[in-house]
Amino acid sequence: MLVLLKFVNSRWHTRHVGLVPTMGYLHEGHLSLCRRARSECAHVAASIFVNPTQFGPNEDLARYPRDLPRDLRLLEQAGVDLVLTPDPGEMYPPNFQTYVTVEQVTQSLEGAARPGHFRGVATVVAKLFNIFQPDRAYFGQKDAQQVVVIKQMARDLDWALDVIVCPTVREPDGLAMSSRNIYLTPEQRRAATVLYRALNVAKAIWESGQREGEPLRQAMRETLATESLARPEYVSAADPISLDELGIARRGVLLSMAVRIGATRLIDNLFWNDVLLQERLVVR
Ligand code: PAJ
Repeated sequence: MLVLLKFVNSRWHTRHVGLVPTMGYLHEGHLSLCRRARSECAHVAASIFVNPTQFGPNEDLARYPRDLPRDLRLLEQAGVDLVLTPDPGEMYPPNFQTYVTVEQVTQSLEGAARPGHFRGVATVVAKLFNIFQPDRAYFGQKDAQQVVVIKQMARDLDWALDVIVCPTVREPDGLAMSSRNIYLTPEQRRAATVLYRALNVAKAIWESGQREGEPLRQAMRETLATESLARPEYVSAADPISLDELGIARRGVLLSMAVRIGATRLIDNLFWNDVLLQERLVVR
C-alpha cells in the first residue's frame, strides 16, 4: 500500500516533460507530434534513432533514409528543446540482453508480418521512457498497433505517463505521410493512393450500418485489386482493443492494411471508436 501524506513533488500535478520518439527523416506527421507536445508541455524532448532491434533481417535498416542536419533544423523550428540522437552502440552496448515483450496485442497484423518488430519497439521506447521520464509521450495513429502496444506496456509496467495519440497527417491526395514514401517512383507514388481509397470504401460501408468484418475486408481487397502495382500483405477489420479479426463489431473497428508497392511496404489505417475505446486508442 502507498499512503500519500502530502504532495511533495510538483510533477504529480503539472505537466512538465513531453517526449516525441522518432526514427528521423522527419515529415509533417512527426512535426505535428512535436507541435502538439510544444503546446502542452513545459519542456519538449525528441529522439532520432533508427532502432536496429525493430527491423527484421531482410528489412530496410541499412537504407532507411537519414538526414540529421535537416531533422535538427525542423525540430528546432517546431519548438523542440532537446534532441537525443544516440548511436546504436550507446543504446545497445556489448552484452545488452534485456528486452520488453508485450504478449497478446503483438500477435496479429504488423506483429505477425514482422516477427520481433514490437519487441524492438517496446524495448527502445521503454529505454526512452526511462531516459527522459516524460509526463506525456506523443505517438501517431499512423502506427495504430504500435500505440496499442505502447499503451499496454506503459500500463503493465506502471509508467506514470500519458500516451497521447495524434491523428495521421496525409498528403493532399490522401497518402499517409511516411519516411518510406521517398522510396516510391512517381508511378508507384500515384499507385500508393489506393490504400486510403480502399480504407474509405470500407468506411462508407461501415457508415451504411455494416457491422460484420468480412464485407469490410472484402471491399478493401477489391479496391486494392484495381491497382496492379499494389500487392496486399494483409487487410484487416479488427476489434480495436484486442486486435483480433472481427466477426461482428461490438465496440468499433480498426481497418488496417500493409501493401507492397514495388519493394516498398506501406501501412495505413482508419478507426472508429466508442466509449470503451477512449481507454485504448484515444485520438484527441
Ligand atoms: P517513426 O516511423 O519515425 O515515427 C515516429 C512517430 O511519428 C510515430 O509515433 C509515428 O506513428 C508518427 N508518425 C509517422 N507518420 C505519421 C503521420 N503521417 N501522421 C502522424 N504521425 C505519424 O514509429 C517509429 O518511428 C518508431 O517505431 C519509434 C516509436 C520511434 C520507436 O523506434
